[in-house]
Amino acid sequence: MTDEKRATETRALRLGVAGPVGTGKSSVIATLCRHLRDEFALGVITNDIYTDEDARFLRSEGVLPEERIRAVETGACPHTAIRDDVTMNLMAVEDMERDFAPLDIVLVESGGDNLTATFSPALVDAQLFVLDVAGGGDVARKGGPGVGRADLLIINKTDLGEYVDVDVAQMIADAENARDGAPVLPLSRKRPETVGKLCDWVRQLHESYKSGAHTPVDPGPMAPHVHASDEGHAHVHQHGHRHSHK
Ligand SMILES: Nc1nc2c(ncn2[C@@H]2O[C@H](COP(=O)(O)OP(=O)(O)OP(=O)(O)O)[C@@H](O)[C@H]2O)c(=O)[nH]1
Ligand SMILES: [Mg+2]
Repeated sequence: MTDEKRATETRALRLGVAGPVGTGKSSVIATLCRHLRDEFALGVITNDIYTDEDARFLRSEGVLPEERIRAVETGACPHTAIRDDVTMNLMAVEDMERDFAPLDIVLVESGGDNLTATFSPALVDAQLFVLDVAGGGDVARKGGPGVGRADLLIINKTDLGEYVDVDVAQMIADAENARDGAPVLPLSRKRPETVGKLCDWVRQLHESYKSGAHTPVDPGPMAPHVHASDEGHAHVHQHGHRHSHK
């Protein structure tokens, strides 16, 4: 038996959920928990900046027993914790797996605030990237590592297209063009058939992971970005390279 095969027999599939603020990452996780919790033993890790709001939302929805939803409070740059220094998240995932062994799937939500945030393959085996129709039809066309190369791209809130003047079919076609044939899933919690497809995708991924057929893919590094630190200094992140204050 190969080491790879042995590893997948003993640990859960780790599935990252990334995407900009408010696109529906927590909602996707809630949906997956509700529909898959009778088939799979699940755990959830959330990444927030200073709060545990995502974890509290998921607990309040009652999608899993409270202790199976844990928050990693990442400090100023949540996407660093899913890409450059995955230690806090790895420890949270490993603790969760140990406490509730055997788990089948651990879902990890990124703290959303950056269109280009992607998970490191050192942390997750596969990742979803969530865009929403309300964020504008252009976002899918503009691309980026998550949009281009995540294992699955979700175009969420398709029910809102007519209210925000977005041509949903065009947005999906643009997303497909940006992905060289990798899957794109239109999703709305109001359209059960789309929720069914999301659940089927995760079932298939889990099967492929358990059989050793799944190969984790790195979508690529994030774009360098700038945001204010709590001391009021600009904090420049050249992900994969170095951090500097200026
Ligand atoms: N109309 C509609 N609204 C949705 C759908 N999915 C999620 N929402 C709403 O979108 C808003 C943001 O959803 P969240 O799941 O909190 O988004 P998020 O990406 O986790 O947000 P952050 O963690 O703050 O980045 C909430 O008000 C949800 O109710 C959907 O399919 N249709
Ligand atoms: Mg959230």
